[in-house]
Amino acid sequence: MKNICELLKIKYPIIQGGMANIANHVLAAAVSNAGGLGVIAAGADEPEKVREEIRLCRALTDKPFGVNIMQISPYAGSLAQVVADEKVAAVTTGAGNPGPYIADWKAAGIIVIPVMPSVAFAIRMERAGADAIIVEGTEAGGHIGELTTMALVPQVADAVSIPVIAAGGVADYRQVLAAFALGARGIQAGTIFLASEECPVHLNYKQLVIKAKDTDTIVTGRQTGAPVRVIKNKMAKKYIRLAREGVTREELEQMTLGSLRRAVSEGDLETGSFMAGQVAGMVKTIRPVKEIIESLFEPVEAYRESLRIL
Ligand code: TUI
Repeated sequence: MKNICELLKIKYPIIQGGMANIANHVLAAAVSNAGGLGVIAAGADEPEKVREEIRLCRALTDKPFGVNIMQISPYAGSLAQVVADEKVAAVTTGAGNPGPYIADWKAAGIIVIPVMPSVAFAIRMERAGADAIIVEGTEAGGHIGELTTMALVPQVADAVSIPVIAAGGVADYRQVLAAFALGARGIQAGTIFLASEECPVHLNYKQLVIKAKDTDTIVTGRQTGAPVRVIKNKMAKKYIRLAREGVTREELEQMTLGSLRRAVSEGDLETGSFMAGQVAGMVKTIRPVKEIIESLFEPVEAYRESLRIL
């Protein structure tokens, strides 16, 4: 099975989560320059804005980076074309099935890594030609599936022969080791980068992450089929109430994206939706991306010989 670092031409087996409205060219370039795979999140942005982000990222790094395309974006089809035109090194996807685009991306020489929350979807992606698969546990921030990383990673690793990358619940080297022990060949992380110096979110967002304790995230929208993990605040409670009152899934998604924008750019503590994973409780300081990545892998290097993994 191919090693993730060889596949993606990176130093450390880490992919930065494609955090919508957050992960811009500055964060992506910082992650790539530090030896991981930085990822520009297309979110619900217009295709030409994403093309510009790709070009700006190229000006900041000569290392490979990726673009994340959410299938629920109204522009998913034209974004698929933009990344193929621009021949980005890799595409990650989320919140839906990228099957229809995979052949075109492969034809453009792009490494395709969908994010999936179950064995059945992972198998489907392998058959459709994905190069690797990110399996995301329910510990993760944002839009999530039902299963935990602990339960899901080994089940997917047994079911597919492409490399598995674990996401959800990874904030330090012990969780990196655990992910590899479960059969993953790399990790994806988002929450730890929220509190990086290079992350473009409002300072209030970073401070909420830093202040969060283990039980401070909750999942909104489980009842409506659009579960999203956020840091508990007034907005999260309102969302749960509206979902209970029967507001449609589409309206809730719109509301979530609007409130994410308010959290990210205005730091609006009351009406913003501050997506973050359960590991927010482990993030204690704002650090440069390079230091965050090195602290995930350098202790692992010390264990490499004795554990004979990685
Ligand atoms: O996509 C994410 N995390 C996200 S997307 C997002 S923006 C948003 N806001 C409100 C509602 C919905 C999205 C914030 N965070 N992670 C990857 C992920 N993908 N998690 C779960 C899935 C997923 C779910 C269903 C992937 C595929 C899928 O269905 C596959 C199919 O064939 O339909």
